[in-house]
Amino acid sequence: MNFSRFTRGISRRDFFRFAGAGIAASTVSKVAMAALPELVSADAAATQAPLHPTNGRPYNPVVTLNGWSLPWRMNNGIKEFHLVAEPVTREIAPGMKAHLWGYNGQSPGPTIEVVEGDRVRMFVTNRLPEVTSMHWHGQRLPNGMDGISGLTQPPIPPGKTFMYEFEAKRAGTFMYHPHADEMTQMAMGMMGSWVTHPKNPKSMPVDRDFIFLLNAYDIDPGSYTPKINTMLDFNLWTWNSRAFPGIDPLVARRNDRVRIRFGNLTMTNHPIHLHGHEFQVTGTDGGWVPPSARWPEVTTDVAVGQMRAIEFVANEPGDWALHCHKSHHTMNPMGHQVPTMIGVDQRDLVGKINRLLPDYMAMGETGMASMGETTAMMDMPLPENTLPMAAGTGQFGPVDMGGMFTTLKVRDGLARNDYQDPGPYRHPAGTVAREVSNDMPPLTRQDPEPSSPGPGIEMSVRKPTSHTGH
Ligand SMILES: [Cu+2]
Repeated sequence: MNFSRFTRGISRRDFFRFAGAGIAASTVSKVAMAALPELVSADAAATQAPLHPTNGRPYNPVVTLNGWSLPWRMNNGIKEFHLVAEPVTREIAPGMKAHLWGYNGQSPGPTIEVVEGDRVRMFVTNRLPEVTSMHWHGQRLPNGMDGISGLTQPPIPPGKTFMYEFEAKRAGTFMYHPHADEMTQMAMGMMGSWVTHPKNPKSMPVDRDFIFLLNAYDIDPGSYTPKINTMLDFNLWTWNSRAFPGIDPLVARRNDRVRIRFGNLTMTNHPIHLHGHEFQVTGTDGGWVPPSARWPEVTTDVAVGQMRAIEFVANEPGDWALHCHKSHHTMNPMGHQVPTMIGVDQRDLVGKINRLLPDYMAMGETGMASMGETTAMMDMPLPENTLPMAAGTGQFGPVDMGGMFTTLKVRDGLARNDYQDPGPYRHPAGTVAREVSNDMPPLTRQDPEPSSPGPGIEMSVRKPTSHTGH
């Protein structure tokens, strides 16, 4: 990934220099779009530099994880943005692409950043094969701008552009998504983040302000399009439509005050857990939490439709895990349907299967940790276009993680606007857990079960292979 441009801001003019890096002015005819702000789209999945404002009220921009912020046009004091709903291709992680629906070349769409009190005009063009609409989740606005197809507006037909206009009344973290054929359109990735910055840029200042959406897909190995009727049993748990190891690290300079904002547009809750630091929830979907009402935590649960902003001082150097604490949400598709084989001796079985399938290997007899290792290190063949259950690798070996997992990298001596991955943490001597000699009897055979059941006393039961509701 290329972070070289991270050390400076982007002006609107600079923005178009991104052409070679995946962000470019669209080829849409300017005549056809004469009244609309220029269409800017992106197809690179790497985290883009924060978009510093060049007009309007000042603010400290956010960094969208594996995403970007949309430039606007100032028109007689009104900020005009142009979102285009369209089919997109999103790399979920290296090795897997998904055919999604999104906005301006990406799923999620670009982050919208405005300032409390701004008058905002949103143009939404529909390039999908069906109607859509846009709901501005969490905002105070006239009822007719709320974007509920059928209830507050007619749906936006394919090929048409609708205009929404309202004042961004409340500072905080918001989302946008359709309210027309929601089940399909959200399962296909139509969503984005919205930040309304406080009018006073010195209010609640932080040094680094990250944002991402929690989302999920059900894409069968070997296919590219999400199954839209899935209710609970998703197999790709993503942040901004990226799964580990495709999620960039959040990089912080030691002693920076860091804010991380996330909104949940999946069908289940996610307890988001940060290692090595306590944080406070400083913002919710309803706005900022008064300081007297905050308490320290290391995990905060985010229900469906909620947003959270957490803050902490990043004063512990290291590579700290940041992840959803539901263990099935830190794994990728290959592995969800693997039966539990702990304690099952497969030696006879392997011999028989090898006569039919010479490459067959026994898996999971001692747990699943070996599977990530096997796929990562032996280059085990996978079906086309899917991700191994756990593909991430750290400086000490396989990380055994996928899905909603990344790292907070805290380092001394970074530049103020340096978000570049600093590489693996260099641990001070003597501070890494290590093997010590012991006087335990040697492990003679791998027997992961505490004792073999005596005849007639206990049955060894294998878990069923299917599961729902995680
Ligand atoms: Cu989760």
